[in-house]
Amino acid sequence: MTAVSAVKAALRTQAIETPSWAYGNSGTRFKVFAQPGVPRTPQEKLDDAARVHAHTGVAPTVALHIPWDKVEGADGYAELAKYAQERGLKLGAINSNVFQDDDYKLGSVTNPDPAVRRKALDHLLECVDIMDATGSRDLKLWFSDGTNYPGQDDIRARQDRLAEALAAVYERLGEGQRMLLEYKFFEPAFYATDVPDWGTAYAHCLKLGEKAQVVVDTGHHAPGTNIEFIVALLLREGKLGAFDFNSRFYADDDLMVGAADPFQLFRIMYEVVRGGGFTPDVAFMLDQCHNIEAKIPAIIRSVMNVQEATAKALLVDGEALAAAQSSGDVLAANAVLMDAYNTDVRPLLAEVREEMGIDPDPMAAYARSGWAEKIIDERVGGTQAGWGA
Ligand code: LRH
Ligand code: MN
Ligand code: MN
Repeated sequence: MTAVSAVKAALRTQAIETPSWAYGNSGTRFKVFAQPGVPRTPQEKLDDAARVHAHTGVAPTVALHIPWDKVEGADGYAELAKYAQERGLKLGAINSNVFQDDDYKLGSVTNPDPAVRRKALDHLLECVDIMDATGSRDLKLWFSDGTNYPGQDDIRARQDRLAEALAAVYERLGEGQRMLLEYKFFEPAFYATDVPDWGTAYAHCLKLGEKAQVVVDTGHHAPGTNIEFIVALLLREGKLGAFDFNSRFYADDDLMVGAADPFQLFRIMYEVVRGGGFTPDVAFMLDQCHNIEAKIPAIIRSVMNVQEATAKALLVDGEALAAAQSSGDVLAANAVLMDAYNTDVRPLLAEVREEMGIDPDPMAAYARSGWAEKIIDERVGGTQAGWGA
């Protein structure tokens, strides 16, 4: 049985990155429901993220999305990093955005037009400049590139163009910087997406080298996909760089992680722990939108959901599991895993929080803090995350 003290120690070291865009208004393509008190600037998003970190103790970094979090001035990003630092935070992954410009109708780095490809590449390189200023380690690349109709463009040529752009970005990376390539099977392209799956991302990252790693966004797979298998395999190959955590019932729903399928989240976290992935080399990021629920508590809840799945994964009795597996005892092996999953880890996590000097109940502590009322009073005309109209 894993010593509870070791589990607690591991939980105290956990770091979950929250996304700047989850603090802003968001919606579906049908409607954005604006919420009162949402941040109007990147700085206000950091103010909110600082509340999440204060109440959970395990959300010390914030991912930015460029240009949603664009700041002006030569020293703008360095100043933003300082602003974060003053609030006990650090800036995390820089997410590039080559999907929201009219020029990208037929793709960004895979576009048949070299001028559009150049524009997209320039943006990616600019994101590395921003990383230099913020001290961020990771550049996150997600390409909406793809085609809607068979014959629309040459699938192989698009792979060549993608490889060329990725190589140029890779060249530009500095010491200690990485690029994280995210895959998604469809949307907005409906016939052939250029980076649709882990295999495509892996093949490109393998060619590029050590600084190129794959991101697993849990909402980016076909229904029924065994995501924990992908996680196990990528970890085994040393190519799992990060997660974008969220929940899905149907497609890329971006609901709170652990809400739709906490058992899947546990299975993923078990493979992370089993594969030695519970280290800073794997970034545990949220990528969610809170369209109808209050944003800050939803992010707190999401962080807690990841913590609960992690605690259960850490509680799996590895020795008993290995013994059952090697003796071919199918039911006993399954029972070991289910015992850990069925453990109520909330009291354990409450203790961990008390030991960290924070309130054992982050949701209640946030509700009592008065922050929600304060931002509704003070912030008028919040911005939206960048989605929808
Ligand atoms: C694409 C995606 C990607 C984007 C984010 C906002 O669906 O998951 O990570 O950067 O959403
Ligand atoms: Mn994502
Ligand atoms: Mn997504």
